[in-house]
Amino acid sequence: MSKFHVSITPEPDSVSSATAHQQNSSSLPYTTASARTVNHLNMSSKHNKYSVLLPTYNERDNLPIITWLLTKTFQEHDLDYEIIIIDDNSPDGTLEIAKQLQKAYGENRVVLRPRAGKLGLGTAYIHGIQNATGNFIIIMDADMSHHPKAIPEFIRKQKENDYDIVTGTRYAAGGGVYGWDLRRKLTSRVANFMADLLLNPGVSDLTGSFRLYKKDVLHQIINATVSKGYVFQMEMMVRAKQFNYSVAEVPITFVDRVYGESKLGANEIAGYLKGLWSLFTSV
Ligand SMILES: Nc1nc2c(ncn2[C@@H]2O[C@H](COP(=O)(O)OP(=O)(O)OP(=O)(O)O)[C@@H](O)[C@H]2O)c(=O)[nH]1
Ligand SMILES: [Mg+2]
Repeated sequence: MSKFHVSITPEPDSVSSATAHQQNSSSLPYTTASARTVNHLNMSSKHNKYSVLLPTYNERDNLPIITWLLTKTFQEHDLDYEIIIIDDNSPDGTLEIAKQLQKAYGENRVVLRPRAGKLGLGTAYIHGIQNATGNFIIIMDADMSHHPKAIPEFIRKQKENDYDIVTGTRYAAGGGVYGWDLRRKLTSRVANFMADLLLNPGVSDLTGSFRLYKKDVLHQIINATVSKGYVFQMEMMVRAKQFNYSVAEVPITFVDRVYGESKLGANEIAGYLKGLWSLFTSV
């Protein structure tokens, strides 16, 4: 029997904006959920270390907030962690900000792995893993679309059944998307629907990029992944199925980037469709 299956747990704390709060009135307040999770995670997380890979390109305004929130979350839950910032020589000077953050938080907590130019997300993750000292890797965006408060729930879920991967999902009960216009929402839905139809990897949010992996699992999957661009996250789930890894899902609330401009254009959409087709014909 295939080891690959998906399990979903509601995120206890899915409030990430005032709008989200209104629509999730049954969610627990942040402090209550945190306090509850602290004890649980304390008992069994002592020997684990979580390496967060934060790829950045023009994120100077978002980086201090995300770093602060990550630090707060890991400290509150007494978890061992490091934040690896992979900046691709951002013209807005993100690296300078990252250096200041490293001074403030310490070299063991904020690790800088810059590259000379914009080489894309796929290779940024590979570069990040090569330098990671944790046994678990968390991949997330640095633009505040992914809120660190979901991480304790990812970890709790992972422990439930020793899952190889836990993926955040916007498209299951308890998850959601806020701040996107209709075009962006439709693009994402259609991209997921088509991938599910053609490849059926059994995951509800294929294009999302907020995930927790066992390090060796991520290593194997990423080495097998050939896509670049937006199709990359989706191919990772297709490869996970191919290798029979177990995947669990946690609903997340995704909000549009706080600062900076969106880069999704016609080229990215065309690239996604091309990538999806070549996966369909090759996997
Ligand atoms: N190092 C590196 N980081 C990148 C690159 N492209 C994007 N990023 C970062 O990867 C994360 C996700 O990219 P985004 O541009 O937010 O992609 P998106 O969420 O699909 O689109 P928008 O938020 O609408 O722009 C962000 O933290 C970016 O700063 C890249 O080529 N190199
Ligand atoms: Mg983004």
